[in-house]
Amino acid sequence: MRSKLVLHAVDSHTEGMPTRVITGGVGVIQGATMSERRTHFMQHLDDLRTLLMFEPRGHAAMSGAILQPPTRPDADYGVLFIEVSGCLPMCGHGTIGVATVLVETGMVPVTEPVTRIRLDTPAGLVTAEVAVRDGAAEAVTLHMVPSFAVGLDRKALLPDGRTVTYDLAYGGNFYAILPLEQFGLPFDRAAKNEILAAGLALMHAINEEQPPVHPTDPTITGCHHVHLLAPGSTAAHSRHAMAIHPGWFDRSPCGTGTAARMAQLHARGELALHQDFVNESFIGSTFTGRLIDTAEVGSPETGFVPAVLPTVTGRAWITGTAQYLLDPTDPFPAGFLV
Ligand code: PYC
Repeated sequence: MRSKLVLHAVDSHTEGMPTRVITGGVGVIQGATMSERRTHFMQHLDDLRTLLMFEPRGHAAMSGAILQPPTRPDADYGVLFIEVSGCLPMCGHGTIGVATVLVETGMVPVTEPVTRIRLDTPAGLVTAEVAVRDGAAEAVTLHMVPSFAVGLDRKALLPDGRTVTYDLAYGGNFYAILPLEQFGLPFDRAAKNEILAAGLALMHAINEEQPPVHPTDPTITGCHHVHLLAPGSTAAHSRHAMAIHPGWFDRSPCGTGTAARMAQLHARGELALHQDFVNESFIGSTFTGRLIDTAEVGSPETGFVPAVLPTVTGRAWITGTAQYLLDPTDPFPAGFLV
């Protein structure tokens, strides 16, 4: 057996969505902050992401996280999120997977009933409170980054001539949020190809017209997620299909999408602080969210926007451990997608 690389992984899934947690083999990525490390990784090390996410080691809806030493003194670990689509600034299901792996492998000191882990992500500090019983991580509550509505009732003109009305919100990534009914499609996995095409068309229209940019971190830009609401969704319980660039659905209820949806509902006056919000994925799994405070995001130069501080609670399970290798004669050193 020959290998140019040995990447140590603990695989998990969060409410149905995989997180391949890379615990060793990458080394320390260059950069003074996790945002700088994300930029450096995307520019110089992206083959590592595609090797781990694409076929034959991954698949077209694969997701993962690379553990790093933190770049700030108040954090326990740094986390770089990797996906088929690129490197997200923040990923909720991935963070729940990371926290579960850190506890169940003993990579952090574990205390019961709650183990608190502070994670340095490219979008900011995220604290995970892991409910632990008999050494098992039973649920993870994330204190998400400040989330905010960017605009309500925006219009987008689609290539088929149709105009749709959507809200745009940030919860660690930017999300366009709108009822699926606007596309005349049923909330049914049998219509998944049409639902995905509708989400991708809207994403494209938004990014062509005016891609959103985070007020304090210009590297966080673009709308790559469309949150398509099922009929009957309310501010207490919402169901959705999450269409993601370049063409897949989140299997989990989407942590950053849940934060963005709560920020949108709050901006609409439909979700008060301290109310439970249940968010259901396309496969029927759920996260429970809450808004615990208000905040502001911005700077004196850019101005400030009103924001909220969400928590998101969900569960993850370890599915395996692996060492991923790269034989020097492997014809696909960066993987591939069909
Ligand atoms: O859970 O935040 C999330 C997420 C983003 C993309 C896939 N999952």
